[in-house]
Amino acid sequence: MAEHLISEEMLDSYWENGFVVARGLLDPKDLDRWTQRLTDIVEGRVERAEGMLVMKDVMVAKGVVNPATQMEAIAKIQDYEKDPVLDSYTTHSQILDCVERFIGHDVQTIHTMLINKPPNVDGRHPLHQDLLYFPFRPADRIVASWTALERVTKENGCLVVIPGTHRGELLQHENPDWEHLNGAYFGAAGVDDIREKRIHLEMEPGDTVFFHPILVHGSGRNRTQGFRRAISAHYTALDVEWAWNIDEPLKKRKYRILRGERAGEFWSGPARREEELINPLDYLPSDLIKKN
Ligand SMILES: O=C(O)CCC(=O)C(=O)O
Repeated sequence: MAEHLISEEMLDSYWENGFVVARGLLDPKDLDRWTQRLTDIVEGRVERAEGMLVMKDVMVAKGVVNPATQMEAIAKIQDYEKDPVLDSYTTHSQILDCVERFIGHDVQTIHTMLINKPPNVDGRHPLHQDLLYFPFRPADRIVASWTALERVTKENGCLVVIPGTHRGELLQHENPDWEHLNGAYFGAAGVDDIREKRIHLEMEPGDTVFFHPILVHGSGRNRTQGFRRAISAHYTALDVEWAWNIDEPLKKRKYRILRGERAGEFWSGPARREEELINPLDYLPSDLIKKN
């Protein structure tokens, strides 16, 4: 049914490279609704949904730059799932039809995010692997969708990916030695040697990249005077297991099942055997642990 959106060739390319771009997937009207909602939230015209985190860029928070507008102050919105307008992205039928091609018919969402890259701040996202942030395994049963809300180019800080890295392991992550680094933007260790293999994903509004959680990816600085905004969600199949040996706070979250026989319920799958559980803190920089 969704073969016209993600062809066999695109599917092969996803498993070969760890990502694939579906061009022109979403309607400009939807993109406008999400961008307008972001603006309304940031400018305080609508109430922030429960659980939603609106994060300022670190340079703004530290007073290094004084943004002219409120939109120029914001780095991202995390966990928008209780906002009905933004969440219509997570549940969008075109997105879910594509997601099913990568992980099958039973789908839950585990993460939602809207990334704003304003002008005049550093705003880079170091090369990293998203699996670092997720308690579910196996990794092959997780996929990200990331949709350009406006044209994204090398100049305004498009995504960069290192093809094939999804076939590796979860790497140790560290705090890059950057003067202005946004909170929890960790960088994968030991990827300097392959850095030159990165490719820039320039995309038009509505283009959507689907990528694997082990794929090494990041994004550059916005060197224009415009914005670079994108909306994103992560999904898993229902045959995943809980793999972390820490319960809080993520285990308390309710993960919504969106497709399949259990659609409308919340995930309540099994945990891995005790001896196979991993400690996510083992993959994070030790100075973070010290600070906390
Ligand atoms: O949008 C960006 O600039 C980075 C996003 C990213 O790295 C992610 O979604 O994991």
